Amino acid sequence: MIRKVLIANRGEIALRVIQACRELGIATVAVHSEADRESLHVQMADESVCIGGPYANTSYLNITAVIAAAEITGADAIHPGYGFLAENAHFAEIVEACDLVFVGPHPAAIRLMGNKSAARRAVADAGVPVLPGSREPLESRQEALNLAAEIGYPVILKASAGGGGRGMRLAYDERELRHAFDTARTEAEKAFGDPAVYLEKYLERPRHIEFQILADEHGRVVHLGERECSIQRRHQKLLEESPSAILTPEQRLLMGRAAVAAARAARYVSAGTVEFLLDVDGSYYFMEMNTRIQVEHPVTEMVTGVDLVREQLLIASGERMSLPARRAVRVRGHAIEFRINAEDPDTFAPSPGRVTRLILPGGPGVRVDTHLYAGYTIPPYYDSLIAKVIAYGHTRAEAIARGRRALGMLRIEGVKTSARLHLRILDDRDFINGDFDTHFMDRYLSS
Ligand code: MV4
Repeated sequence: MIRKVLIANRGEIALRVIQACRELGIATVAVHSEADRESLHVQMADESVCIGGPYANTSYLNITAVIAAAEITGADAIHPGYGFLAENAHFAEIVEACDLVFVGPHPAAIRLMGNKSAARRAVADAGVPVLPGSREPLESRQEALNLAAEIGYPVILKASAGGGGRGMRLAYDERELRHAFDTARTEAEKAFGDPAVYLEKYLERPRHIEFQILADEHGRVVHLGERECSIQRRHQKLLEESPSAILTPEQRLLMGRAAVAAARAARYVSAGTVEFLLDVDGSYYFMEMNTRIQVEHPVTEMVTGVDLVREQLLIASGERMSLPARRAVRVRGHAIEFRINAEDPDTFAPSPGRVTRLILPGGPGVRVDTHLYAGYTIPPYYDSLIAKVIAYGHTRAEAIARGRRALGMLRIEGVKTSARLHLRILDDRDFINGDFDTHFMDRYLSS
């Protein structure tokens, strides 16, 4: 059993892990940068260690410093949260080599899913639908042109080492593909140190729907329903909901099965997410798998009643997941998460600084995950996510009403936030009708 966990992260997710540890009677170690001395995760953990300077590459990304902090404090496990080292297979290997437990999947699963082209091939071989495209990274421009002629335009080139929208190039015809092939490879080499790219048929108006997975060391793999994540801007999600307003029960059954098959193909253990694109005709295709706990995990927790971080800790201890055996996880009601960023709502420019006044909403069906307190200074060095407001209702309409009420009573003063943008989305007719795709915000922001 795990007795002491070091949390290799900061902000709201570090606090979230501390909460789960405390309920399980597990001691916690916070690590922090010089800019995070006054952070809530440092105050709430049982112990804390300063591991470096303000910039993440000297602290939260500093593997040597994180491991040293675990050794010094006698931690027996490391929870990576999301971002930073969470999907670094090399880090997970070092953690294990130091006889520490990595609270997450095995390094081989992280590595497989981190290679988007290998992941595509592996899940396709397990019978999961993938978009028409290449089985291997493209060897030449001519191979790209031949393949595109076969499957039809438009096509998209994606970096094998990319993901989350980084390193993608569109082509609507042969001329564009000739150009895109060279730029995609050059960019991939520059951004990821690996020029490999693969090709897929491009869907013009898809929805982004992802399935939450839990898998334990005893071979049990379950999904906990989907999250609709189409409301995003420049690959940054703004709000997420569960269930999706448009999935039919048949689609949910098939996509859930496909998600479990994808996880099994990677011998996946721990919490993970299988992302799909859903086309206008109802077809769905595997896109990628995220091998971490995600920002939006609370919407799944609200509709299933499962504490995903607690399950991660139990699974990492080698225990069976604590879900009723032989029964699918039931989804009840509807939840929407609103990401609150410290940024200008019009320009999206970061807005760090001191929080002078803070009032958080509560009441029936409202959860707030945040590391803010009045008087806290948001440092400029990290992600601008400062709070997540999650609204639950028996129906989608009730979740929307509670979201509107909660956001309307939220007060964060001293910095600019994205809270108002959410209130506008909640009043949008297409959003209310569930009629949107991944381009919703483009249309929205230009109006
Ligand atoms: C696509 C696509 C359309 N067709 N692949 C963006 C994130 C990365 N995981 C993959 N992405 C996309 N891949 C094909 N074949 C459209 C996107 C995409 C997108 C996907 C999910 C959420 C928002 C998006 C915004 C633009 C493009």
